[in-house]
Amino acid sequence: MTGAQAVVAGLKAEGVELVFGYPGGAALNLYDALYDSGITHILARHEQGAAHAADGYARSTGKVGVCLATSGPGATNLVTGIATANMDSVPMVFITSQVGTSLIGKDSFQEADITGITTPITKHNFLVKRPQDLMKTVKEAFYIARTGRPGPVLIDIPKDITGMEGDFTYPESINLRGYHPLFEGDPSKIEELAAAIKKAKKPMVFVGGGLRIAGAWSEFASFIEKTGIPVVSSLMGLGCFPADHELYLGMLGMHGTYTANQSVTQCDLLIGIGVRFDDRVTGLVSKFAPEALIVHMDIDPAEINKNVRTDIKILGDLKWSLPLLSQMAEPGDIAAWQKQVLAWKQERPLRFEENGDVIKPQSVVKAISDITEGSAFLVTDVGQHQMWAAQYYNSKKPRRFITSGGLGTMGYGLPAAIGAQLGNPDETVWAIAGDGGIMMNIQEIATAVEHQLPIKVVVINNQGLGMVRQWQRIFYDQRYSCSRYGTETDLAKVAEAFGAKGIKVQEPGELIPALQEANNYCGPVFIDVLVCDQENVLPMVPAGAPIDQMIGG
Ligand SMILES: Cc1ncc(C[n+]2csc(CCOP(=O)(O)OP(=O)(O)O)c2C)c(N)n1
Repeated sequence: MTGAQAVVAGLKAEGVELVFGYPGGAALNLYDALYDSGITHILARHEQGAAHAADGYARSTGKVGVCLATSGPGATNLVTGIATANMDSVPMVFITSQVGTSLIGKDSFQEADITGITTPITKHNFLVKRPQDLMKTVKEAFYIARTGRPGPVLIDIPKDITGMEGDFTYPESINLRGYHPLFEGDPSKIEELAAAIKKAKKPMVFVGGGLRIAGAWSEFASFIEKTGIPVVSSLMGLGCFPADHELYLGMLGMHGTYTANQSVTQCDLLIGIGVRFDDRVTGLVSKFAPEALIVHMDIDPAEINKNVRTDIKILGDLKWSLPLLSQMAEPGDIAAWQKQVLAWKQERPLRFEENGDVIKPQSVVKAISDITEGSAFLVTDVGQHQMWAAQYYNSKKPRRFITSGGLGTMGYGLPAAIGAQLGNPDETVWAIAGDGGIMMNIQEIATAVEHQLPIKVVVINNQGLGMVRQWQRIFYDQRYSCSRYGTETDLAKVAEAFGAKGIKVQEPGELIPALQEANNYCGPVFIDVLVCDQENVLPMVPAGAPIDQMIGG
């Protein structure tokens, strides 16, 4: 067996059926070993596309996403995809090929120090220098990627190592010095929280991506049913708690709902579950939940006290802590508080002005939400459309709202939708993108066409970089510096040139029929919707302001 075959055998031992990637000289041994391995390889059109596709696959299935690339430019093209996965704690294994060991450090052809480059953006990375370490490294990489707080792990393998012959066996056990994720924490802290819940008059729960990653949403739902505490979500937590539940108050933070932001500002107990208190959520930290006892439940000790002070920390897997909490917690006397937040929810819903002459971007999202009944996989790109998707797509199921939250990576949506569709072949996958971001990985339509993936890509086309324009409109006196393109591209025609179905929507009356046609079409379909270019995402909290000081809404 060669080293490359050993790596592939390791992937199979980990249950990998599908990998994404792009070959090159240093990767040829690996690609040769893949040839008749039984593992499906999806050839993206750009390594960044491969990385995001593997990421979409991982987020939508809960499995580890695997992505391969060659040395030098192949590896550096993965960097944005790795950083995106790292910020959102996505379990992934990246395998890059390196120039031969004797060529390392000599500015050899297509050489890049990818372990050096990715050290700050991986959970861990390896450079394998001996063939006998290959299988052990693959096992460790998968273990690190999927346990504790998940994240991307990179394995860099020089070409000569993949070419060496040897006897390889996949290790049965793992022993990593210094890496011991904490699955079970201290139950007395949960008792402390149960006592605080009993006492609180105005409690709130704030859920994030950690709940999705832990897969603990049914345990969470039982806890809420028992205690009646109202719920707000971060962008990454959307779908973990059904958007149509009475106690759900919407997204928190910069583009959160009035109710969510008011409730958290006024609460006396805030229970953060699988969240990292990102600056887009807290606004001015000193005014964030100023009256509240703050509880943080998370698997990663590094998150505690990182952004906000924590009064009670509950470390451990949410699958461990939430059932225990449900068991111990008793509802407090919160009827008046429930009445208050539900009144806010009633009086101050998210809203926008419909206008019969132009298509409002929010109405595109609402229409998709209605057609799919909030149950489809919805993958977004980054910008205004992403925030409208978060606000107006009533996501009812976990793991189905897929978006680059932490890094905010334009170009993510289309390839991630491809990965989500490949991971969920019987489900419906929609992607919503802006006319800016779609251009960043538009070549991946060819990948979708090659595999006849029935993804439905909707471009909310506001003729420019909408989110940039919004900030320029509000904070820069409408000086629209470099946020408008000087040429117009017929995106539907571009999609058709790649072999997808292209539809252009310009009139309000064309929207619903086009979305329905896309919903029923069983190949890749691309709808370019021309929308009003003046719309702002509201409400909005200016960066650095307290979250109850909102513009609009
Ligand atoms: C790779 C990358 N470059 C730049 C940005 C900064 N940025 C955030 S939103 C945005 C505009 C997005 O425009 P578009 O894709 O058309 O979406 P819209 O805001 O109009 O919905 C930009 C440039 C980013 N998030 N990612």
